[in-house]
Amino acid sequence: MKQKKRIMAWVLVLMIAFTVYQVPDVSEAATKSVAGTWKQDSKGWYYTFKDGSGYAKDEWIRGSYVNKKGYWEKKWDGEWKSNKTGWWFQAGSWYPKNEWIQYNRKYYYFGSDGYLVTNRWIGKYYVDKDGVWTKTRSSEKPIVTPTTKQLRTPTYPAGSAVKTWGALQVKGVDLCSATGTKVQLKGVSTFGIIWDEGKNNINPDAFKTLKSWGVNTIRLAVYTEEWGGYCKNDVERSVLDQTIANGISYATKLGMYVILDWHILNDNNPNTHIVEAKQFFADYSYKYSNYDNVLYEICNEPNRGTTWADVKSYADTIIPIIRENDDDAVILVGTPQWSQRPDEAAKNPVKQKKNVMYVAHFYAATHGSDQRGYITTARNLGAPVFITECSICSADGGGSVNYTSANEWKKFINDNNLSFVEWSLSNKSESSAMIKSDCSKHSGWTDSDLKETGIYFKNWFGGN
Ligand code: IDC
Repeated sequence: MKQKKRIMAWVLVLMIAFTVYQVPDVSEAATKSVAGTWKQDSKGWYYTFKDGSGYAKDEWIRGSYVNKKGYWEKKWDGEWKSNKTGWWFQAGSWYPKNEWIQYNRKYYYFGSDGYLVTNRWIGKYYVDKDGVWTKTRSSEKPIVTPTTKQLRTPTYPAGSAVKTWGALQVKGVDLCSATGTKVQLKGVSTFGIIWDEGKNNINPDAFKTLKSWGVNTIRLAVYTEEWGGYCKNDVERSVLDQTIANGISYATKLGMYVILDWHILNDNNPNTHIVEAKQFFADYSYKYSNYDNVLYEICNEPNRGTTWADVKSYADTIIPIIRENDDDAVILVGTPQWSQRPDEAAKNPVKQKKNVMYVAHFYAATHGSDQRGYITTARNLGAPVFITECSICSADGGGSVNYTSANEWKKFINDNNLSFVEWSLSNKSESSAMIKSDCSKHSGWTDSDLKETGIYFKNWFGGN
């Protein structure tokens, strides 16, 4: 018993000694490649160079100032600085590069150019949007290694939706701004990004026209299995990637949100192309992890025999891949029966629920109170719902429009403050296309260029 007490006392003494006599350069990470050693005598801490060139005097040793007499005086007497490119930390003439520093009890990592790294894994360590180390994973390797380069944080124009609302978050069943106020996204979906009747409408002026109507969101429909799909060989992958990059860039410059839509359809089940999906979402969530305006729709419309169990298994695979690169982007998960059944998802939600919403689609001439019922059930069970595709004609994109049903949907959407996206920005001769077939304009559309669908939604976006 006595011996135990003695040991405890020694442990205590050692702990106190360690706390009091810590070397001035407190960050373990930052001391890794120091070309010398800190030592202590009765007057304080001094620094000796390993190469035998003597002691540091009147200089900054990696953020610690050694005075004229050769003793340590202060540490991290630096400040955060920023320019257009990013933030860095300046202490005297020194600034950290390729290394970690500890500052105010938080760890930060600086790249080879000295800029603070954000939203990224540095080996096993993840730094969040403020550059603060927040989590560690067990392995150096990501689940799927991205093949893309990460882009820097963009700026958004004053007064735009993204500038005003910032990174969206889900609270309860509601989509909210970064500060927690409820928001409504009003969007238009491109046609298949590479298809003739729509691809030319992916341009800055087209998006500007939509923005002037009150649209704050663009959905980029990246088909997977249809002609020109991401999982086919009809069009070079690099052309598809460039089209997506252009679309995101145009929307970003206007301060609009973008839904990157992995548009499964004839492949029926998202697991059909799960290998490609894993790489796609690793690549894009990495590339755009500094973009507050990108949302990921991981499977457009699971259909035919695809069950919610199938979709959930897929979602529970893809969501962690996105989350490795992006902690908080909103993720939209398609639901069975051509995304009509968020109620099924609500009964057995995905594992990682943060900022996840379930998808509902409607075509007003085909769908009505049954589908609204599924949405209500889902929300009553606590599942957030996002309508990433809708129109006012039949479910095959054709037929005539049904204004009575459309108005019921509009009321339902407004009453519940749901976000919605119209299908689609094309001039194909089908009712869901917003633009008349004989209109060859690719922006600046006026009412006479629009079909009934186009006019109906333009008025709705504008608040009528
Ligand atoms: C349709 C297009 C049509 C195209 C077809 C390909 O409008 O021109 O030939 O895809 O299969 C959806 C789908 C969406 C459909 C749309 C209309 O998500 O891809 O687009 N629709 O059928 N779900 C319900 C309707």
